Amino acid sequence: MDGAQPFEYRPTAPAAATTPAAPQQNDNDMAAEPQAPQDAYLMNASVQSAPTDPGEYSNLGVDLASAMAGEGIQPVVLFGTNNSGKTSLLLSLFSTLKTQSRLETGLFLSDPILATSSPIGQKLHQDARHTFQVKTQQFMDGVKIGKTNIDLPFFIPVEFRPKNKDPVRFAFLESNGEWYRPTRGGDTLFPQLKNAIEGFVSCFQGGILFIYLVPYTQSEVYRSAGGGVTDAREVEDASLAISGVLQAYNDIRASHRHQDRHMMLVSKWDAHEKGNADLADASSVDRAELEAFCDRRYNQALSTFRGMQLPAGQAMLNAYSSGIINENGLRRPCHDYPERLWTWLYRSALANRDAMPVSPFPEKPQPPALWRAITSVLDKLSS
Ligand SMILES: Nc1nc2c(ncn2[C@@H]2O[C@H](COP(=O)(O)OP(=O)(O)O)[C@@H](O)[C@H]2O)c(=O)[nH]1
Ligand SMILES: [Mg+2]
Repeated sequence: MDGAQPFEYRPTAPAAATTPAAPQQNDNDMAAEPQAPQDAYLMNASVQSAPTDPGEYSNLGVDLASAMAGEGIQPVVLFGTNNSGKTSLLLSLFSTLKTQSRLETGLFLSDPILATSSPIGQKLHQDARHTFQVKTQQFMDGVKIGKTNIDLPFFIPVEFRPKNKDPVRFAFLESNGEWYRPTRGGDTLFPQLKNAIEGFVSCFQGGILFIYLVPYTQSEVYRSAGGGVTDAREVEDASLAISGVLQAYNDIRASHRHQDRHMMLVSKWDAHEKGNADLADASSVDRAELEAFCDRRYNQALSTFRGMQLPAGQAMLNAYSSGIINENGLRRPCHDYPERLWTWLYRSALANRDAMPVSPFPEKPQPPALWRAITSVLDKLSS
């Protein structure tokens, strides 16, 4: 999709990461039209509605990286092909904190990352606000979430405020899955990372939290899309895509790698646990089964992941469910998976600040055994 880009992003030297590159230096670079760096996003007055030429945003990733590092924002970068569950995962994270008062944690949309005096800053924040407010509400209301179709990746900045503990500002990347899809039959198998994403990952001066989504299945979606695409082929592409972004990470991430943390998540795990009363409980995930599943269906992604030889605390494999979702939308939320993922995000963010990595939430009360037995029987009957 993104193959024929009109220019190649050239990362600025690390020291210049806080200052966008002077474009005049590269005479042959199509992006290097003379312009003041601050005005790089103001070139096209129609940018608010539909930015089309990525060449105009050559410094976007670098600017986002510098703004976030300056504000002490913890970035969370999600990777996965389309339909891997990226958007649903974000919405489940947000909706869990918006509805579960027992977690005693506030979640608020933060200030825009880039100044909204520029059209691009305004557009990115509008997109962020729309996902945080409108889409999250739709998700909670059980409305089927539509396909993400955006021109530019954007971060959703939020402030996470647990009771009596340090607040943390996170920013979650939202992107189009097509940008990561392998391109068979071309010169290279993997598409280049989108310029803004590559610029961000290569320049951010601090630890980044990466989440790689490998979906349990894509069949429901592809059946409705038609075209005879089999689930097996889609899963293979999803696996290749993750292998590709891991290799890109390996090539472009120069500094702060020791602070990065990587989580590979098998999304839509509820498809595996159909009819199981303990579904909402992430601790019921059978690790041996999860690993066997990945070995079987995501061996390329998993081989590359393991091949990075990251220390144990920096690389994790887990299952995730954003909720019991069918073709009509959310039927039942699963708050336990989001709760665990928030805990990992919060602890990792604290570790990145050299603070003691504590859990953000109060201890979870255990449901009585009798109640679990009753739900188990009801679930079996209804499935
Ligand atoms: N059953 C189930 N379906 C999911 C889950 N997460 C996403 N989906 C569905 O999978 C499809 C793609 O999800 P989406 O979040 O849009 O994926 P994205 O393209 O990676 O952003 C949608 O139909 C979702 O409803 C999940 O945890 N469980
Ligand atoms: Mg999406």
